[in-house]
Amino acid sequence: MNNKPTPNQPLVTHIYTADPSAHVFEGKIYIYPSHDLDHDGPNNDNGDQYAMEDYHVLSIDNFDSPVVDHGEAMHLKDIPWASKQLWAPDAAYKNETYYLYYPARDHDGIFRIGVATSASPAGPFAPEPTYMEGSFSIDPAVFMDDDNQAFIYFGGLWGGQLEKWQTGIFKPDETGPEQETPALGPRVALLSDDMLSIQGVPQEISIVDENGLPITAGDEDRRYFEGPWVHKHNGWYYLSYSTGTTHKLVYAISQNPLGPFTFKGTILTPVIGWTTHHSIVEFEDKWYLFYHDSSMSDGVNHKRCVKYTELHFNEDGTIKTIHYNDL
Ligand code: FUB
Repeated sequence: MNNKPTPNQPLVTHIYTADPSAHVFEGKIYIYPSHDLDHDGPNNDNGDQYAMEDYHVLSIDNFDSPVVDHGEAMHLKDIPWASKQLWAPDAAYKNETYYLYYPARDHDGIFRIGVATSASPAGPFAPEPTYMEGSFSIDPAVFMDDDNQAFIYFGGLWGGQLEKWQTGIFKPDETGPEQETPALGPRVALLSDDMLSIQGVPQEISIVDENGLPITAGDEDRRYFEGPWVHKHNGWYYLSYSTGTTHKLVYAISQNPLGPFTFKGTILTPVIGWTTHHSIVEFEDKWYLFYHDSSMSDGVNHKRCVKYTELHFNEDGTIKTIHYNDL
């Protein structure tokens, strides 16, 4: 049993956690993080340091009750198609079933996205035997629209391999795109009614500036890097994500879940540690940002901790920037 959550303090300290996807299920907040491992393995731009092997689900009844770690919800050894690196997951509920979406490298070293099911939001989750056909790259985030139609957003550069899929086929040596050309966008696809497969070919999302021009690959303060999340507020779809090399959480908005999304601004300024990854959830009429940093390890990139803070909207629907150094 852990302490009750405190804003901007680690939710749990007995394990390293990252990439928190928070949802309200059964009246509580469930958090689906990655489970960082303490190891001395290689550390590089390929993300080898993120050598995670299982997932733990966390929950809080409310912000006055202790954080519960429900224990191991799924392990790499139980996933026939996966070889390593259980990275940022997400969860969804439909058909009286909870679904866990997660990326991992397959036996050829290519990142794919798998799905697992459970009768409980806390798991344990039983993985489907194969990855979702047509899936690739990392960081799945599932958004359930008001009409119960589920969209899956995904994709991440560098270790996440998104740039290697520019032609629709995995090309291991592909880099780019050029600095002055449109940045790569996250991908989006509809999920089937049974939530187990992707419908059609995932589309690339366009993120544009205030003049409708695509954000370019060289615009590292605004271009998409990884960690997509979509929430809806006053009829607008908000796509938020990490800018990677500039370490910000930023957002863009649209009236269509498929985009194009217009860039609006920064949600969270850089945290301690290289990666920044988040989710946004409404609970009892307030909005919360769940995020991570590496403060629990004095900045070791693969020893992160999940935190939360309240998120505020301005009257015009823009999000008030959270300044990490002021937290
Ligand atoms: O946790 C492994 C990777 O680091 C995630 O998939 C990325 O979003 C970054 O947080």
